[in-house]
Amino acid sequence: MIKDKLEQKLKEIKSVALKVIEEASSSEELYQVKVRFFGKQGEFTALMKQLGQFSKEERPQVGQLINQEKKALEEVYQVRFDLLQTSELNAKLEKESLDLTLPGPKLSQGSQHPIQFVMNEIVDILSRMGFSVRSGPLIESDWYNFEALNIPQNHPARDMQDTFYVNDEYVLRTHTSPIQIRTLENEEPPLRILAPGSVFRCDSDVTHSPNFYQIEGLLVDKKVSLADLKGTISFFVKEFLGDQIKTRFRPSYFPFTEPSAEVDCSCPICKGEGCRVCSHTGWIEIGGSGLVNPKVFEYTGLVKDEDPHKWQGYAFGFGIERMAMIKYGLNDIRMFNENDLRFLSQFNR
Ligand code: FA5
Repeated sequence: MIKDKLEQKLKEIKSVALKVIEEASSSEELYQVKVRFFGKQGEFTALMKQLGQFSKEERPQVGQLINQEKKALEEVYQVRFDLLQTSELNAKLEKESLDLTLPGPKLSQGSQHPIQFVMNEIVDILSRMGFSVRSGPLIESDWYNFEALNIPQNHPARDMQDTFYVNDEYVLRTHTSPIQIRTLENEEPPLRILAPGSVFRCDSDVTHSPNFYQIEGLLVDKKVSLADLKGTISFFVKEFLGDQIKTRFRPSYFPFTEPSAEVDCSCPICKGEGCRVCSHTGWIEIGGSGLVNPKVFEYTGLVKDEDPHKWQGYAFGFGIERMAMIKYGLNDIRMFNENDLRFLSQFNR
């Protein structure tokens, strides 16, 4: 008896739905039919909720009947919906015309990344001083990154650079100094080379990045002195940062140079007063430098059968991000890697 009533109700729903679907004059109007009959609060859901009134045996059969009717109606709905939408689109296209002479949307112009820009400027200055560019791999063997630079296994200097190891033999290069070795192995002095490139260290804070850029310089000739090194670096810093930035050389230690000095520039942010960027010292370290340790010449075979003092040289390695921070008065190295267009577009040139 209840089943008869349900079948009657299904029939009524079907005939009303078919009529409304047929009479809908736009896809928008038709969509209301979907809500009314097939939606969560729709007529079919209401019928399904009555399944509980049927016996356990009848329930699957009745449920199937409701679903069949619903599916059949949904198909009719979809056919009519597609038809209405197509004719609406055609009508719209007929009415509208396209003005091909209208200007297109304005494209924003890309620019060089500030690090690339600064790198090019540094290379440009040093090239004018007779240095020419060399390169080397990002994954280096232990030999090039450490051993040949007079940093043997277990040497405490290995702790100065937090290394990313690829395996027992290879590392992500921690500095550009391996290119000194590659050059000395393959080229005859006198030489003056530059090696700009990406380097990696397990290190991160406002002035340290795990992937940063360095530029290496190496000069090998006869009669090279510390005065030559100081003169070159002082001239370079003035060209790059301007006369107002002061440079100082601080005695330091690198296994591949002897003597060694760290190069500091006066902090442009606090003007030497002390701030968090310069760790309240008034100075920012931009790189290391020194006279090439004769051991490096030995490792690379340069002085094998000759007077060990025939060749002398100086080398330096600067951090590009640090130099960019000083030049533009930036207080956080992480800005270079955040890809924030508001920051990057300020360097548009
Ligand atoms: C070196 O890497 C030596 N190879 C430099 C050198 C070359 C000395 C030739 C002598 C002769 P150091 O670890 O100090 O040295 O790094 C050089 C510069 O790289 C630092 O002064 C700093 O400007 C920059 N630097 C170092 N670590 C980071 C880092 N995690 N993020 C950004 N810049 C860094």
